[in-house]
Amino acid sequence: MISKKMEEALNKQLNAELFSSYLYLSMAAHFESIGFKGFASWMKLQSQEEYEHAMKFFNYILEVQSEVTLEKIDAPKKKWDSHLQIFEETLEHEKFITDSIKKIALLAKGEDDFATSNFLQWFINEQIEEENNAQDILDKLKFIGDGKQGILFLDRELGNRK
Ligand code: OFO
Repeated sequence: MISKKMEEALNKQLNAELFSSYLYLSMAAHFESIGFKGFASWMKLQSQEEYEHAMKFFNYILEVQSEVTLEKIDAPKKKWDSHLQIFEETLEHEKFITDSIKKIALLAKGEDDFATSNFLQWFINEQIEEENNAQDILDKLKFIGDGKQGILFLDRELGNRK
């Protein structure tokens, strides 16, 4: 059993993961609409991953005999000015998620909630990869600058994500 405060924090994170899924799906739609199928495919997979993260929280809350509360998911924005802006916002969002998971981990520690601490460890590790992935693409975009060929090459590379 987990505390009421922990139940609220985990449900809030479940909502944040669903919002992440929505946000990346919106980015996928934007990329598709401007003809970058590789970027769109990368974002669709990212969106699916976020849904899987949300389901990990969903399943854990039920496993510890607590209550899942599904709140309204905010609408993500629909348009961006550039590829660069999208990946700047992606990195910023992932950092926000990392902070949010760290806060829950601190709460778990303060409550001697070892089971939740253990559950959150997977997310703490995952966030290293999530931030690195966004940073890596952002670095490439900065390097490419306005080079059309470079963007097309990156589109092909991102389209290979499995
Ligand atoms: Fe993008 O990460 Fe979920 O947690």
